Amino acid sequence: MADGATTKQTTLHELLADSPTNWGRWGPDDEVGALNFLTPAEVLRGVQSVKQGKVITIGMAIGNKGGDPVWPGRTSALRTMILDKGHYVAGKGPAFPGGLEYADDMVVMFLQGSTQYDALGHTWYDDKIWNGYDALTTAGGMEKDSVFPIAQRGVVGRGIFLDVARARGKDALDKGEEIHLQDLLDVAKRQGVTIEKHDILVIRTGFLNTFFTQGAAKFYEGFNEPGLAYSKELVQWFYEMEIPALCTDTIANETTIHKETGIALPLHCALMRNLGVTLNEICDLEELGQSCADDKQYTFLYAAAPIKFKNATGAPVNPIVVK
Ligand code: UVW
Repeated sequence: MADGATTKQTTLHELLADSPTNWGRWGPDDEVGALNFLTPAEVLRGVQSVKQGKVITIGMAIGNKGGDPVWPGRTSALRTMILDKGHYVAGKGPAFPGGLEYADDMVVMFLQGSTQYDALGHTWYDDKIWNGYDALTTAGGMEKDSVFPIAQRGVVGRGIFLDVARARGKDALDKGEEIHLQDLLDVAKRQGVTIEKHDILVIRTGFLNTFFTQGAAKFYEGFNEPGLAYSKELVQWFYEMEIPALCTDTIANETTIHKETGIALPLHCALMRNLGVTLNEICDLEELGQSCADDKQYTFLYAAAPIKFKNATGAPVNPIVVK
């Protein structure tokens, strides 16, 4: 990591100077990026990987005792009962013909405070978001590249599961532990599958589970998530493989701090801002991991659509895997 006192901090501008980009590839008005690769033929390729009719959802439960794992600075969802039987007992419940009573609740939560899709305009550098829109279009609400176009379109295609934690013989990767391109290829080989062009990558680190097994204090201590580590070759591979979406069981889908440069979340910029790769974060991959270990089926139909929030930086989603 760069030493701020003596070494000039590398910038995203410098790191990604000659990084590939898909800006303009789908026209000047595009706001869904690499999801354009998910054509009807790709949906059918996903359908062809359905062999058992087994359904697994990979959204994380919201409202866990002890809180939910969220990016530092965010808070867990706060759900409040607005109406319940207590109101009726106290004579304060609304009366309806025939004696109907009901319960109601509301939630205050970060739109990225659970399993979610990032809007393509969620992170940027050099004042430009995906497809070259001005970052000022984010002011007061995402005028461009919000999560809404992703929600409207949906994300459906062939998913491929890469269980890196299991391949390394661990319940969970350690803080800052890196996953490189060769690791992905090796894990696929070990599992007997081949990553194909336009596959939706679902990568298991086991890390989020440590929030529950070790507790929040330990989870946030020296916070540096494990995950994919930026490299030129990894980004070039995503570009050439035309990967539409990346899903992981971490909060931010990559190592929090890139070891060589000290830069925070460079893949958010190299993949999402520059290539238009959509990011599905905070997935619960424990059941899927066990299922794949048992039946050895690592490819499936992946289907997800975040909630249709207009102008939002992200939105909750409960993706469905059909094997
Ligand atoms: C940040 O918001 C910084 O990251 P994430 O993509 O995890 O929401």
